[in-house]
Amino acid sequence: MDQDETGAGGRIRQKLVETKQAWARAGRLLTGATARPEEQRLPPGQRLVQDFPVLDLGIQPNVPEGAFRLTLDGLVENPVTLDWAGFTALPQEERLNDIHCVTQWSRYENTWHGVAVATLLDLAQPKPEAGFVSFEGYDGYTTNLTLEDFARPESLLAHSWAGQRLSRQHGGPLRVVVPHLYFWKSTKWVKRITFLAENKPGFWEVRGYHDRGDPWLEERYG
Ligand SMILES: Nc1nc2c(c(=O)[nH]1)N[C@H]1C(S)=C(S)[C@@H](COP(=O)(O)O)O[C@H]1N2
Ligand SMILES: [Mo]
Repeated sequence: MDQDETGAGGRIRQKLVETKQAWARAGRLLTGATARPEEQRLPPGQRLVQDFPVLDLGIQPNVPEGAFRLTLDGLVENPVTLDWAGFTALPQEERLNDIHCVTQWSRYENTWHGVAVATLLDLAQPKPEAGFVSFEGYDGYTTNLTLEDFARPESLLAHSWAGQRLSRQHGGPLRVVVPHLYFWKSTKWVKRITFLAENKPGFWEVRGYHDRGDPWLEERYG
């Protein structure tokens, strides 16, 4: 695979990608259990951490607020590109949630501030045929969701975590947070959100990860 395939001008950590891809092929980390969030806070096969691990492809793009743009396009009535002032002028909301990474760490009680997905959907107005969403980060990372999963009330685009501006390593200035799915579905340094009629698997989904990634069903690998 091309080392520069993210197109971000950096080199992705190819060894790490290959290791995670091999785990997906071998079904590593699977316990075969399922659970229901109402009954058990920690999903099957996860362990609780107190710190906040950093996971990415090894490229942490520097996106100053002045250079930030977020584009909403595809099957929408109102395609829009927001700059930082435009984004922060949208109604701001808070969310409190747990996050679960496919590499088996979970972190409870994360406070996020940003813009609710419902606000973005009101602005862009997806067309009736838009059932899927594709995300792209400034590092070239991509992932996919159904519109239904993206539109969940707990999902948001966050610029702050624990009362502070999101650090560059965690995806600042802006990241997606879709906490009911494994955290690889939550694009850091988000740049573009495209609404589609068909599913478009992203970086990890084409490397053996599950298409949906529900931690309660242990949907680690596809
Ligand atoms: N743009 C981008 N977003 C990304 C990734 C990435 O490599 N690039 N990694 C994903 C993965 S695999 C995880 S587990 C989470 C990690 O977020 P964190 O570093 O804030 O813990 O970001 C997700 N979002
Ligand atoms: Mo991850």
